[in-house]
Amino acid sequence: MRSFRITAFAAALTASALMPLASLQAAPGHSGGQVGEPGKKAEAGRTLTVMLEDNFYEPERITVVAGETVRFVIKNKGEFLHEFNIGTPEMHAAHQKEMAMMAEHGMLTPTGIDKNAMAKMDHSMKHDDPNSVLVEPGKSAEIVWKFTNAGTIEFACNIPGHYEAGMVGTFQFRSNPSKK
Ligand SMILES: [Cu+2]
Repeated sequence: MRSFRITAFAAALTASALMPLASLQAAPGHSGGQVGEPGKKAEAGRTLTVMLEDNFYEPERITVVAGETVRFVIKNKGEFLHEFNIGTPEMHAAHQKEMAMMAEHGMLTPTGIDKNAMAKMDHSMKHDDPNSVLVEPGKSAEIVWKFTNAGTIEFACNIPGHYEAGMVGTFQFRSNPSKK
């Protein structure tokens, strides 16, 4: 089972490794403005725990209100490295190309992050965007995020093969009950 998954990872890498590095740097994956902005922990009205599994999220649907700040506690319960990334489908598609390149350069392995390899890359490849976090198996992380306006926003894992395998969830916006 394990070798099957690693083979799938490698196959996804091979398929995407044809993307030249130069084209990645123009990718629009780093703009967080349309999906919200980093929030302040003190302004978070609630804390939500999201489990990362192989290869899906629990829960897969999160309801939010435009304007609210949510503190996400993200726990990797799986055997493989996973990401929690807040973005539009277009942002995720762009980020998948970057992640494939990171994997190709040895910065990502199926189970972890090679910090030495990561440190050698320039800023555009360092995976330090505030809307995203990579979580190794058994570890947890936090993102505090302010949802500024409603839109088509997903949380997704852009590690090669995972989004396609179903590791994507949706944010559903509802109107603010205090404004009724
Ligand atoms: Cu994943």
